[in-house]
Amino acid sequence: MKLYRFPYSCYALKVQCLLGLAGLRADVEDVPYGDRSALVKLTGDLYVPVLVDGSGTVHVDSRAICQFIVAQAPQLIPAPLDGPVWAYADFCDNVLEDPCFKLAAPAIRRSFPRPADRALYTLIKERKYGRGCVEAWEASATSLREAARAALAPSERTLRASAFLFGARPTLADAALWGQLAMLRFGSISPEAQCQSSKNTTWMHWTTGPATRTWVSRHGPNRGLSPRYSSPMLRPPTQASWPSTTTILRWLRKLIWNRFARPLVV
Ligand SMILES: N[C@@H](CCC(=O)N[C@@H](CS)C(=O)NCC(=O)O)C(=O)O
Repeated sequence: MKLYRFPYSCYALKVQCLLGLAGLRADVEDVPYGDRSALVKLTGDLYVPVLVDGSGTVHVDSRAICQFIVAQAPQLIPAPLDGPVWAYADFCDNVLEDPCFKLAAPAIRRSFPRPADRALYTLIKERKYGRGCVEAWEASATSLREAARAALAPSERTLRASAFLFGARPTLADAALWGQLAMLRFGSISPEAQCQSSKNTTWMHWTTGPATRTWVSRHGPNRGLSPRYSSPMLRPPTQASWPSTTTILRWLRKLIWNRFARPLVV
């Protein structure tokens, strides 16, 4: 199988995580933001994620892709929890995604090495959200963090009492939550974004509570839930000034994380 993605996409990260939980192997192809020829050829469209399965069938839209994966690993939505698990995944993809992607957007834009890609990203966002939206999101990071924290608070309470969102085993719901948190993690690469956080915080510390952080570490390296990022993730964002020590340490941590994170295995 092959998964086409943008490395920051919460929907692609959800699918990638679910593939790992299902024990399915997929090669990951990072689609260049400014050249989506491969996507157009496969789907006639410009969106990720796209999954091409072993028979060559092309699956689009992360929800449909998740349905396809779960059909092969039904334990990821244990009966009779179908309704609540799907409802939680939909909550992540919509309600939670809104403040999370706005928080991550400025750093995502900065992560494109080519000015043309940054301009294209801006154009796409501004066509939907209005002129200057990315700058506006950056300026309102504090309230966006509060919105994300509020949306995550009930899950934080669940994870105080439960290893995973729906009990002792991970489900689609955990993959959907992971997609959002992994997108935030991508977003925090930016040194500018770090400056806006208070000093003792990291990508997890300003949106989630302690139980969610424990949940993340439970899924961390060597536990199979950590998506393995391909090389573009390791490339530091383009920036005018010399990176700070904190930034360098963060890159090193990311490098180590990716080096030792278990690949998605069959
Ligand atoms: N409902 C779709 C949404 C897919 C989507 O919006 N993907 C974003 C990346 S997160 C995308 O490809 N955006 C196109 C762009 O940024 O130009 C899904 O769940 O797959």
